[in-house]
Amino acid sequence: MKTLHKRILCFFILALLPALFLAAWEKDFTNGSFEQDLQGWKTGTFSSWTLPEITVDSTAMGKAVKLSALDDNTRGWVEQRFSVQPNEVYIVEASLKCRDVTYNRMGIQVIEYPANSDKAKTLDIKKTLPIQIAKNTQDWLPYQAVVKTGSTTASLTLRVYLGTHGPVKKGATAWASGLKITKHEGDGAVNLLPNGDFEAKTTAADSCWKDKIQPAHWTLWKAKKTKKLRAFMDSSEKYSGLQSVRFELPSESRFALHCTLPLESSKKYRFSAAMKTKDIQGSVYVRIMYLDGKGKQLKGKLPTTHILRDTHDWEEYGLNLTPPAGGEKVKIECFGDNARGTVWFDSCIFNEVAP
Ligand SMILES: [Ca+2]
Repeated sequence: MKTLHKRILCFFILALLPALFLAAWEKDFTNGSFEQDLQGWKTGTFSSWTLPEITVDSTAMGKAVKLSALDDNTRGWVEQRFSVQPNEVYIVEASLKCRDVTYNRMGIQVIEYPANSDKAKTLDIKKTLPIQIAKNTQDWLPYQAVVKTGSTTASLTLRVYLGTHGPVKKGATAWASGLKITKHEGDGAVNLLPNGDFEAKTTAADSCWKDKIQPAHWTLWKAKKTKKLRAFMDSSEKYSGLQSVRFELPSESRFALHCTLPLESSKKYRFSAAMKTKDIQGSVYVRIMYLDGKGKQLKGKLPTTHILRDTHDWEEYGLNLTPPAGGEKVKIECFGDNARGTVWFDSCIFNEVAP
């Protein structure tokens, strides 16, 4: 009789074990601020790579997780798995800082799992890395990414990853803070453009920016003969949020404040931006350029918003976009075409629309 009891007990334990194991990630995302140290997070690497040293650090952004490479063979992560719902849109937010990260190999990977399975749908870094740093050394920058869960997805792993595409060298260090994941509620489309509202600032490379401050994630290109252009983060004139970007063009100027993001050529999109002008000669507008996977411009006429001259108060200008076959990226350019005068840009929105 005793043996039978033991057998029954064993049977239940063995039957329940997998359920307990699978239930381990049936939880909400927690401690993205690292206020509770690494509670809820676990570290990892694979094959024979060296795990980075992973600690929680006090920084200008508050608590942050810090990953440092101890040798030239380092790759690894700190991750958290949590439940999500299928066919939903989630927004992942984080701030990242890094120092000497070899080939910009740092970012946030998001991995999807179906229900009752520990087998990831894909680990392909090309498909699972919505957030990656663009410079090997940078101060804190805010990032945002949109993740759409598949029809069978039940959980996600959010992985702060040093050595995304290969190992990093000794001394490579990365920090992440303020990780958040929120379900996008309602029917409103998600802005896929990072910092389209010009609210996040960073140090400017070009001295034409007042106080060497420019909007994060955007790059300014100027034609060679455009020498007198001055650029500002303008908090007194804005269409939304706390500030816009202003360009003063005392002499004929050709420039583009641009930002590139991925798209899918089978989908349809809409772009809109707010512009204001004062005494513009020449013209200003936003133009859209489609690029292939390697970043090469695809042939065809560039779609543009309404082309502005003279003086106009703030107004929003939009256009519908059907990317050409082979389009994998889109470059958005707030553009000045041989323009003089003053122009403001704000509230750039790029979103997917129903086909
Ligand atoms: Ca703004």
